Amino acid sequence: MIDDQALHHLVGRLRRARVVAVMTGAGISAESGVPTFRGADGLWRHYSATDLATPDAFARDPGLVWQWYRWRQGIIGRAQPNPGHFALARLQSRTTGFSLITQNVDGLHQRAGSANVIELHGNIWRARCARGCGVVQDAPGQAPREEPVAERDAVPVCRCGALLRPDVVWFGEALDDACIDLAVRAAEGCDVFLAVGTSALVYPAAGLPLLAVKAGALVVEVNVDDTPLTPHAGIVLRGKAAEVLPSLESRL
Ligand code: BV8
Ligand code: ZN
Repeated sequence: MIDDQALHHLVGRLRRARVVAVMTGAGISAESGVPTFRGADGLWRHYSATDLATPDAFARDPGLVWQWYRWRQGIIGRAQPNPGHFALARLQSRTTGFSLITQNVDGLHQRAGSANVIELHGNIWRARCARGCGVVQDAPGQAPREEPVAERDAVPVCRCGALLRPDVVWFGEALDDACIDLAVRAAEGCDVFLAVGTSALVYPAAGLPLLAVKAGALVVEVNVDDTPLTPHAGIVLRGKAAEVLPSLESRL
């Protein structure tokens, strides 16, 4: 049951807030049927994300890594944004200073109508040249394309001859500077920071709500479970994102 008194307090703070920042994780897409990373459904063929979402795994077996991303594309392609995604899109449309930061690569925020989404870890529907010649394009596996992407044993090839890789940030890889700068500025400049559906274990993303705490913002955790962020949160809304966010937004 959502803590009504906490929700009431948060509504008051959101009404007075000049700048609001929201950071989401896999938990907001769970009710759209997209497996989370740590949930029981997070494994693919006994591989965990940290096994496959690494440059080494791609160097070792690019075909296997692409199979995993295509499996995820299949699930995400069939998924629909849920009431949690839509509530954030509505919150954005009614809040001047609003930043939406996501760790998710599924693009469901954009499909729910959110704009200027800060995709910290990239997007599964894009591919880029593994050699870094600068090519970034729609990932194969999307809707039928004009010109088919050349492939070498089911691994798409860049026009420079190198392999294409998913345009996501793998473990051990740096995030895009412009992206992390935008996110840090949003965390340090907000009055209210909502952390939704994240286990707060993967850095530097997990450091953002802590930056907001240090900057004096009210940090709110929306999660079905405790996380390392819970002790630092001013308000904890223990519940499903697709239930908590619509009831919050509808009271504003
Ligand atoms: C880097 C894209 C350096 C790919 C991803 C400091 C301390 C310790 C370790 C590190 C550190 N700094 C860096 C590291 C290493 C590492 C890291 O953090 N490791 C962790 C495992 C300890 N970080 C990195 O490697 C980063 N890079 O540091 O580079 C560098 C610097 C300069 C130069 C060179 C190198 C890169 C990290 C990004 C990796 N890429 N994704 C892909 O998706 O394929 S991370 C991926 O996993 C996701 O994007 C996300 O970030 C993370 C999963 O976390 P969540 O999204 O939170 O999901 P999770 O399943 O864990 O939890 C779901 C939560 O939702 C749970 O709490 C659950 O209770 C809740 N929930 C479930 N259902 C619901 C719900 N809540 C509400 N409603 C529901 N219905
Ligand atoms: Zn190339």
